[in-house]
Amino acid sequence: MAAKDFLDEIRADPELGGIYEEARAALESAADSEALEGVRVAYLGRKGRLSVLLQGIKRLEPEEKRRVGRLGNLLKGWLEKALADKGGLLRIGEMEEALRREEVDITLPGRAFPAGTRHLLSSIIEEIEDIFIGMGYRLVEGPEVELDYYNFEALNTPAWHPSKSLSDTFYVDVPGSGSDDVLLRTQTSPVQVRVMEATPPPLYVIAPGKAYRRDVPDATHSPMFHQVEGLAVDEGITLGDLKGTLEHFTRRMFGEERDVRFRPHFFPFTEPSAEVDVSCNICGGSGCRVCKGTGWLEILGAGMVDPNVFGYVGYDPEEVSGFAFGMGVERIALLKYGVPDIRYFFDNDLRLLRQY
Ligand code: 2U9
Repeated sequence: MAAKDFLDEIRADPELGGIYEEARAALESAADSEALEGVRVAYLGRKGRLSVLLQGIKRLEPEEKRRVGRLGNLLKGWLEKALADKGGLLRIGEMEEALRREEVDITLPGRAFPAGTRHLLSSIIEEIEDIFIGMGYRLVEGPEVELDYYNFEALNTPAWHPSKSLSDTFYVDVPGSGSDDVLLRTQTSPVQVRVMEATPPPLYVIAPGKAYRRDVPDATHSPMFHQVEGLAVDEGITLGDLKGTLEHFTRRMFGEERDVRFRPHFFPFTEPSAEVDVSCNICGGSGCRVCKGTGWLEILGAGMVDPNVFGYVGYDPEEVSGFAFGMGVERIALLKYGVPDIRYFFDNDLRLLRQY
């Protein structure tokens, strides 16, 4: 039977016709899925008008029961299909609306996340590392809490040396151990001792890291500071190699037109030893406030590794020789950028940090 035929029959029945007309109007005015669900419940829910009518047919006379049953079920089928059709339409509309609402304008500029900047000391350390890596050195690291043996003894620094005094070194109390040989390293040299112990020559290493000394903070001292040390050990290494290496480093760091000079000095772990100056990069050597009128800035300590040190790590001083050097990173930064006070590096004042 065509849909129109049974709808005519339904319309002709007062009760079914009423349900049909009202359901059709309700369907038409349902503006969203929620309203449509309300229509379904009102007619097809357990207590819905059509469901109640269909439940009641069992009480009708057989003839009437057949007629109302048939038309009622046809009406139910029609309503279910109409609900599904309208539901589909509403869902498409709602989806389009959601897409419109949530549309992302991909042409808008992205939200910038606040990014920090590199700390000046980190940049300087990297710059120094890069220069030495360019000469074939490799980076090595080691513990900041050290044993007296690696920090002093194996570096030829005798028990009576002033740097071992309680007023110069931070000793670490290890409860219950009864030992007094644990300390915060006063230089990064113990790293190279450990590397030599573990690695046969030749060796070209650079050891950046923190070091600790019991200094009262002032414009040029901090109890924690950064060092970069280097060590080259090979057959036939000479003082000339040390001078050439440090001259190359200094010019890359402070400018190709810089001069470098070596002044004799003493360190327990190198012999001979020297302090290394660079011609003042502020005044070009003519004398200024930073170089205190001398035209020179002290930037490094260095020397030929004392043969005694090789003895501690099992290297044969008859077979190999080597040079070592050390520099304070804060001092390099103070000189290179004219920062007037070392404490600025550790104050975390963004106005300073953002300048570099
Ligand atoms: C080994 C042997 C020798 C490392 C060296 C210096 C000279 C030096 C100072 C510079 C400024 C420390 O930060 S500072 O106060 N360092 O002058 N350091 S030679 O010599 C070594 C290292 C390791 C095995």
